[in-house]
Amino acid sequence: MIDRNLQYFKPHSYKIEKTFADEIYSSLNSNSKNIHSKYFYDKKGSELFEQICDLPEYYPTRTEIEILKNLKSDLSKYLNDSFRLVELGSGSSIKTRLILDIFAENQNKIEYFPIDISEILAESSELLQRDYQDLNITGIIDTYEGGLEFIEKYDDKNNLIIFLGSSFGNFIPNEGKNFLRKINSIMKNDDLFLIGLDLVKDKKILEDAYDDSQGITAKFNLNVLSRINDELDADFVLKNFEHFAKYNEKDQRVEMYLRSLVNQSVNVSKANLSLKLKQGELIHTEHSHKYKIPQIKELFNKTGFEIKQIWLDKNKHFALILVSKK
Ligand code: AVI
Repeated sequence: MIDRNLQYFKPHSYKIEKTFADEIYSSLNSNSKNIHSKYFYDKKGSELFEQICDLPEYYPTRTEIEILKNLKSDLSKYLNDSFRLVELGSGSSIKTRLILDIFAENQNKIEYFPIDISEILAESSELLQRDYQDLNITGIIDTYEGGLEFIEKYDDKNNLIIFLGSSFGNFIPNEGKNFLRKINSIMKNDDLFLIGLDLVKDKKILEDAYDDSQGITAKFNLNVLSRINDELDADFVLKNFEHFAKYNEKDQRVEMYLRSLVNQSVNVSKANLSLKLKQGELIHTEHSHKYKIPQIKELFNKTGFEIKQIWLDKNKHFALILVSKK
């Protein structure tokens, strides 16, 4: 508890550290090497991601903001004063603020529960609190699943759960469906879920968004190796790797990799791993799936949701979808 209006919970901290070393061991000790994209977001990675969101090539953030700005009266008709805001990922504060402003129209005292694995949550919460006097923040530093379980047991208030930025696109399809089912299972009948999804579009726009001219996405991608160096006592030499991104049309996803520029050996002490990489070998680091509207409808239908409304931007590049439990 920091003060009456700001408190944090860290329900499963031991589990998070153990999982990192275990997962890195199994994901790098294989023929198709990969590092899960959730590990991008240490403090530095989260800061680099904020910079990506401002890049001219990275259209998703500004497009979603454009939709949110036009959403006001449309969304508030679904809300009443018994709702609190639960955000998966503490997110870009601009977007959170746009939703908080909608809440502020109906409520004097707003409750906001951000859930984020990164401690950056504390910084963004404190900034928000400076600007919203009647905002009560309960920050949950945990995985989304851990945070959702915490919310489920917390009390009987209604939740508007938001998951913005198309972060859902970073799940592989099965993981994504399980995640939606998890959200569905902790939702009360009157709860709502608002999710942002990126749509299929021209390949050039997509590839530029994930390989920007200033090299910020490359830094973001490479930072995961620095994180492994720092936290798992590894000796990755960053200049021996390069960022690589391509759009896979068949699977409708941008794929990001780190390419080894030389034959090399790397030691990851805390994961008990000694790794050999060939020149040109790829380590997969991220999938970013893109969707078509009929696929979105089918996805929510199959995972137990009823679609209340879908909002698009003028170019139909991005969608915000509001759903409830069926
Ligand atoms: C967080 N996530 C939705 C971003 C995306 O677009 O898939 C992560 C990202 N990776 C590279 N640029 C942005």
